[in-house]
Amino acid sequence: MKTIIEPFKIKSVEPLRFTSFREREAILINAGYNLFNIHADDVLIDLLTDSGTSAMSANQWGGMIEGDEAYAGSKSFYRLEQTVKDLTGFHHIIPTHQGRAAEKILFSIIGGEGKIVPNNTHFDTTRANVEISGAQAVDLPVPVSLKPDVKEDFKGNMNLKALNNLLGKKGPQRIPLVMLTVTNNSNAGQPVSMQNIRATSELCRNYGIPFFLDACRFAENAYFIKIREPGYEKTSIRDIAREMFSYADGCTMSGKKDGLVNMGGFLAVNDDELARNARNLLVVTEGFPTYGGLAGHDLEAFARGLDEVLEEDYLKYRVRSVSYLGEALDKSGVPIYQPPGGHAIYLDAKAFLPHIPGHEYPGQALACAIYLAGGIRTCEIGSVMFGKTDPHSGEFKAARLEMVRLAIPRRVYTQSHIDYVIECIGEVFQKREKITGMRIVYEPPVLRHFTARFNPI
Ligand code: P70
Repeated sequence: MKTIIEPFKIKSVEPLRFTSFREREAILINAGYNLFNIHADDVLIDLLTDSGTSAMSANQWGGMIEGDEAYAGSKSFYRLEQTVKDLTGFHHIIPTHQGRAAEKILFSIIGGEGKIVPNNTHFDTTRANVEISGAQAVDLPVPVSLKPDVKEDFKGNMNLKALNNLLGKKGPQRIPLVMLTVTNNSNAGQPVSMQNIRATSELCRNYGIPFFLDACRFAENAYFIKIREPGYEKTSIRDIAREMFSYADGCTMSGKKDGLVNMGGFLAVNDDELARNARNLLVVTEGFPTYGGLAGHDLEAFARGLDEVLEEDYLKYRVRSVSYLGEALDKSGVPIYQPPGGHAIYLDAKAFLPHIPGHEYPGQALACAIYLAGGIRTCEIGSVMFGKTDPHSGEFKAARLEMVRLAIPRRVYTQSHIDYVIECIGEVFQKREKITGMRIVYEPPVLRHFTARFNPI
């Protein structure tokens, strides 16, 4: 059969609430045109994020009941630890409540003034945690990643030439670690090839610099390697993932993505001293080393999720259903970042709204227009998230790309929900000339996209 179906059936449902156009107008005004400020109840289809929004399986829910809530030495921790060790091969597994807590601990130890951290592209919290330590976060994506309409297999790759230059110039004194984000979330969820992971690792080894993965979406990345990279067609996803991790000295992980859980994360490292320092920080901010910031039932569900996410039927459905959305939008003429990523479709807001300049935040304007049209919540990944306005000179620095992300929660929406999204965005596209830009009326000092407020121009 050619039809790829959801490889699950639905046991428990959650009703959706419909709102009218008028209601949504008022909701947007109240929210300061920031979709993070909208009550989830007022959202029909929520594509804000794929993080922590997965539907858990009956097996995971069963595990929640079995979760061991012991303060120290929980059975569920050892189960998670063993699962992660089997998957990654790393020696020390340090549980945290989510990915950014692992980042905070890591960069508090190895970051600091004068240090530089290269990454294929930092995502928002990773960049913030590097910068808050006093270090500089440097993005080194491959040049083709800046061309939304060029279809290539591994647009998430690290720019090896640029990395080699930087490592040669600054060396291990200034560069405490190199990171590679798989898949590359800021670059439209594009995967990184095994060849690129291997080559990045080799470069780091030559310079004596540790190499880490930001592994949030490791399983989706592994699936892309399987279907796109010659030589991996017959390798199991688990073995591909193991090979990916084998090139690294450690990783940070948000379990809220490919861990298939609503809360959880970890820091995994090989270095004994780094692990000791991390655990010392962990007890102050997160909790005892056998639970981090998590309940026993979270640890149990996480361990089970990490096994389920490697199932090939699941990943085939996952990647295919995301590209189904991308292909349909493309057919309606809607400009999307090509090719579709693993967890989301990214609309190219610059091409969608060519009449709105970068400093009027075309991505934010588009995200609001989509909510207004159909109650669909998306997320701007452009100059609101990654641009900067100098507080003194007022000078505006745009992000490299202006995008709106339609992130697909795992195992949550069916094909007809996605058909509704396709229809709604098609309609917004027809009326795109009427959309106006946005002005920021309030912004906090870091991670401004979460709480900024806007007014339409
Ligand atoms: C997302 C969320 C989280 C993330 C990530 C990568 C590559 C680390 C983290 C932190 C964040 C988000 C963004 C916009 C709207 C809602 C949520 N990404 N590295 O959706 O992990 O969230 O567990 O602290 O993508 O992409 P955590």
